[in-house]
Amino acid sequence: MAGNSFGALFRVTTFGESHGPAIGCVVDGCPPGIALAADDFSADLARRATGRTRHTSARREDDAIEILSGVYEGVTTGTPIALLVRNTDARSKDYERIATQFRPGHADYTYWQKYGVRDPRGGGRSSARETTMRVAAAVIAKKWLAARHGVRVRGFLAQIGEVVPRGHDWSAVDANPFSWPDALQVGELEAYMDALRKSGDSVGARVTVVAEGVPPGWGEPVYGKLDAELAAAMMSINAAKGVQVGAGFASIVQPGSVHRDVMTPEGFLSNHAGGILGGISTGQDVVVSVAFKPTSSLRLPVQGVDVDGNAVEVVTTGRHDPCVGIRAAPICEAMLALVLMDQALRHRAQCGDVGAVSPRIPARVPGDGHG
Ligand code: EPS
Repeated sequence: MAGNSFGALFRVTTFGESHGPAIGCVVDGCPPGIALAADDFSADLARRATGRTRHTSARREDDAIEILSGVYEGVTTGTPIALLVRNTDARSKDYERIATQFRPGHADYTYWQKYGVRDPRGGGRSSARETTMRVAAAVIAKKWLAARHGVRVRGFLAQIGEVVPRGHDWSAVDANPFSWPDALQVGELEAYMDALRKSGDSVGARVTVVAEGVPPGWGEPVYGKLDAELAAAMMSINAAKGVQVGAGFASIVQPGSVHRDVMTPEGFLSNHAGGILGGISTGQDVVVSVAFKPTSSLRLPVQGVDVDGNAVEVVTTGRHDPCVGIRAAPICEAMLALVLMDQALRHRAQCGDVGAVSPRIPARVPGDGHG
């Protein structure tokens, strides 16, 4: 099955199914000399994992990383890094009833049409379980980006259904089960999600990720533009249905005199470009938002079709996420970090001799409060 590798120089290949013995990845092209231990993966993997709060799927996986290769005496050696996570809490009988049916809104039908065969247990390869290994691979990228370039990648939930944050405080994001940036709304979200779960329905969400400290110059016009690769990377996440960079779709109604980010020697005055112009980073924050559809595995009955073409009533039981966006901030961060890491290495390969070019406009005017 092609399509499981990502990146040109920092190349990540993931493998495994949701109910197979294990999932894993191979990271090839990683620079040598990065300190790396199994513990480094725990925090980001826990942020993404199911079973940690009542608002996500109840499947409880340890998501313990085994480093199989590419690390010697605690540092990366430049050889392929193989990472493995064993599946320990799959409950395949939940899928017996729908094994021969297509869940409307799910990848069941398209996998069947493409391959003529599928692993129905937990959605097989189409499961969000696969994103575990993206997050794991990106832990390495985040470490290198931070150490080598001072880049910081973080993200938050920017909308659930109709609910949007009223305030923004980064310190609130890791302190609640929703990665929500306004602590005062957490009670409201708890009630919203409890009512949704009771109703048996699901809801969509928006995640915003930000990379601070990206130097100007990353991105390869014209087919390897930074924003083009970010869009592809984000759209490869399960349930992603839209991506915007900076002002994104709001650019449609912005006059050019508003959209253009004014440049002064002291710094840019706004960041509608989302830190990218001409497919190349400007040195401002790279800002990307991703729209996630409401998940399709519902216990509410729906009209569907089985593999023999018969009309059937489809009911999905088991342990499912009523809002997959709740767990998606670390996944979007991962894809942002993986794209940046790959582009950084590619920039170094082609333009490493160019060095710093004057003038270098600061990301923002100090103390102006924006960004
Ligand atoms: C998923 C369905 C559920 C989730 C799973 C994603 O699978 P299961 O029925 O096997 O519990 O739990 O998420 C994970 C296991 C994970 O680690 O993200 C789906 O259909 O995508």
